[in-house]
Amino acid sequence: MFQGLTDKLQSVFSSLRGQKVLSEENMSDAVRQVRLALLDADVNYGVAGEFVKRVREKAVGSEVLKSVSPGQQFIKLVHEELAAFMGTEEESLDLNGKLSIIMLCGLQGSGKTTTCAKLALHIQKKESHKRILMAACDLQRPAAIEQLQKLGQAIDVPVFTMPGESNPLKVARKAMETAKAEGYDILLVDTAGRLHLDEELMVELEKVKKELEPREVLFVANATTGQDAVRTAAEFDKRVQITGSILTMLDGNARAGAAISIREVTKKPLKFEGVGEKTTDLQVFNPRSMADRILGMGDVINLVKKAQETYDEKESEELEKKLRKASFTYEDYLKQMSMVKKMGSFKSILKMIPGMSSLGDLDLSEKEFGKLEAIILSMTPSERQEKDELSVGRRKRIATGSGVHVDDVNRMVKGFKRVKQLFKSMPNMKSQAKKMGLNDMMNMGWPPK
Ligand SMILES: Nc1nc2c(ncn2[C@@H]2O[C@H](COP(=O)(O)OP(=O)(O)O)[C@@H](O)[C@H]2O)c(=O)[nH]1
Ligand SMILES: [Mg+2]
Repeated sequence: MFQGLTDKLQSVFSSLRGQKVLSEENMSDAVRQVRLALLDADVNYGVAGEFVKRVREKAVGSEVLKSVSPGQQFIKLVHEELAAFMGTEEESLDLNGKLSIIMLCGLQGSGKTTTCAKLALHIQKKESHKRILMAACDLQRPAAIEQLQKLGQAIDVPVFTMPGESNPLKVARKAMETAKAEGYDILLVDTAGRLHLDEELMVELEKVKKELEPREVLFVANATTGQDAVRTAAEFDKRVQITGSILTMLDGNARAGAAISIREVTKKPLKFEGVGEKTTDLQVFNPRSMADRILGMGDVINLVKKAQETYDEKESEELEKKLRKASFTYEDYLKQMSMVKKMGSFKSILKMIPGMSSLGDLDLSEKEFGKLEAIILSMTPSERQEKDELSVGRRKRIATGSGVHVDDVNRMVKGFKRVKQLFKSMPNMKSQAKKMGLNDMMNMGWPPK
């Protein structure tokens, strides 16, 4: 995610690394570079300008702390400001009231229908006593109703439809009446989008909104479209007064532009982020964690959240101990990697671990994991414990034994060594996550030089 911007910002930071003090001069160069990097990432022009203005003001006004380097101090400022632009704190949904109605809007293909089901599942998990109904009010695309019905079936949430009806307002009205009559707590309304903004769509939405008086009007924004998403959000806000945004497609070639600009431009919070096609691929938008990811510092918060769900506490503690000591073996590596696999897709997880985002060549797809397993299982017990150096001859034997190329073995060994090294130099993850702030991470010596 955001690789281009991350790389550029990191090079700005490393250019400050050698400096003894944060001077007006060396900083103004860094600030200029940050601004260019933001513009390049499709951040709104005005937002980028405002951003660097605030960073500069704070930098000039801030005392130079003895315990951190100017480079670190600058990273901290940029991080804080990034988080501030995205809202700083997590925002929740307004689910108060007898029947709370949530309407989703946005362009076609932005992920509205999928997000509708994701949200239903999210609420269901958090507030299992609430009864949820989804309404299929996209009558433009022929398959839209069926799409929502399928998603609803998969997560066991009913979908209100009116076969044959072509007026979305009628469907919305009837859905609301049904929800009230049948005692539902939440009504999620999927609406139609167009490829571009058009008057007809807006008028239709305005009518539906007026009729339903929803508690939440959420704009669904495809994060890969950068500033376009922001302009569209502003337009929807003008017409139907959105209460927040949801970014989607953050698992793909997302650009940071939408994430950084959308709240500043609409003045409405970012509430969720979609990170995949599955109904479980939704998380509460966390500005600090997004700032971590943009800066390539890893996403400790999300990692630990996810890890808590699937990690075996004891086993992980043992492993962590081993990781810190030299006794970390190839078997442990395999165990560690299979745990990481349990937590979700490899790549998205790896990118969340501080430092790991730079391990771009560590390809850990499912297929790659299969190879890794075969290779390690083809090693002798003493090889797995690193008692025998893996000579070229041994590597060849292992490659033949596991049916892979010797390059695969070399890559696995390299990966093992890097992970071992990385974990040895990493501060305790749990306590780190508790503190959450980058500030604390840096005081603990993170990122390592
Ligand atoms: N990779 C990825 N795909 C998504 C995400 N959200 C939705 N999609 C996919 O994007 C396509 C369009 O989504 P859809 O919900 O139909 O968009 P709508 O036209 O706004 O209702 C579908 O193929 C979805 O599976 C996401 O967060 N990540
Ligand atoms: Mg749709």
